Amino acid sequence: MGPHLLPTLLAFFTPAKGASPNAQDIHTLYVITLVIALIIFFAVEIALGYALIKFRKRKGAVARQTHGDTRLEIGWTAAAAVILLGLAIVTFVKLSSIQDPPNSGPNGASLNELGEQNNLIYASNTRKLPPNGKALEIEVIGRQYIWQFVYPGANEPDGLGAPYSYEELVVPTNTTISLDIVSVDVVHSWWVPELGGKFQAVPGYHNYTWFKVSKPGIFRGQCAFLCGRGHARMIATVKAVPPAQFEAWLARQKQLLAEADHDAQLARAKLNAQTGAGAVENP
Ligand SMILES: [Cu+2]
Repeated sequence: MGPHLLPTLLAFFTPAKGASPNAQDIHTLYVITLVIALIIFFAVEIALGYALIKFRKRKGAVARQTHGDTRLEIGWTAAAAVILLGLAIVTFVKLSSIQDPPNSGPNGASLNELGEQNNLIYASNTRKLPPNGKALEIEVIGRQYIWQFVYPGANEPDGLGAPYSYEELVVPTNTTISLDIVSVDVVHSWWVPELGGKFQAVPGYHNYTWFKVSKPGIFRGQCAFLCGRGHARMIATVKAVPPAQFEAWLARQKQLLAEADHDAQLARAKLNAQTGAGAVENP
C-alpha cells in the first residue's frame, strides 16, 4: 500500500477540488463520506478474510449452530444509525454554505445590486443573494450547442445591447458571481465541477447558482444533459481574472459591440443608397 493510495482513491471517487467555496464544501462532504465508507469497507473485508481462514473446513471440525445474536444485531443497527445521523448532521451544517452565496471580497469588482429585481416575475424565485444583496449578475443562456453569457451593462431589459460572450465566461476574482441560467431551446445542464453543482437550463424557467473564485485561473465545464447531436461539443470555460482586468475586458467588449453596430449601420446606409430605397431593414 503506497503512501499515495488514499489521496489517489479520494481524488478518483470525489468531485473536483473546489475553486469556489460551494464546490469546496461539496468536495469536503464527499471526502468525509468516502473516508467513513473506506474504513467500513476495509473492516468488513479484513473480518471476512479472517473468518474464511480461521474457520475454514478442517477434518473433525464441527460448525457451531447459532440462532441470531441480539447484542451483535443491536450493535450494528445502532452503529449504522449513528453513522447516518452523523452524515446527515455534517451535510445540513454544510448545506447553507453551499446554497447561500457569501459577500464579495473587499477587493472584488464593482457590482450590480440585485435586490431590486425581486419585483420581477420569475418562474422560480429561489435566487439566493449574498447578505449585502450585491453580486455580479451574469445570464447563462443555453442553446444548441453553445453557451452564451450576458454581462451587466444592458440598457434594454431583454439583454439587447449588453456585452456578451460565447463559450468562455470571463469573471472577476474575489467577486460573488450570481448566475441566472436559462435556455432558448431544449434542456441543457450547466456544470463546471470546480465551481459547484450542476444546474439545468430549462426553457421557460430560471435556475440560479453562484460561485466565487479567489485566484485567477481557468475552469472547464461541459453541458451535462444530452441536448442533441452537438452536445459533446457544448463546452464551457470560466476564466477568472483580477477585477481591474475584468473591467477592462468588459469595456473592450462594449466598445466592440458599438463598433460592430456602427459598421452595420454604415453597411445598411450604403445598401439603401445602392438600391435607392430605405427598404433594407435591420437584419
Ligand atoms: Cu448538452
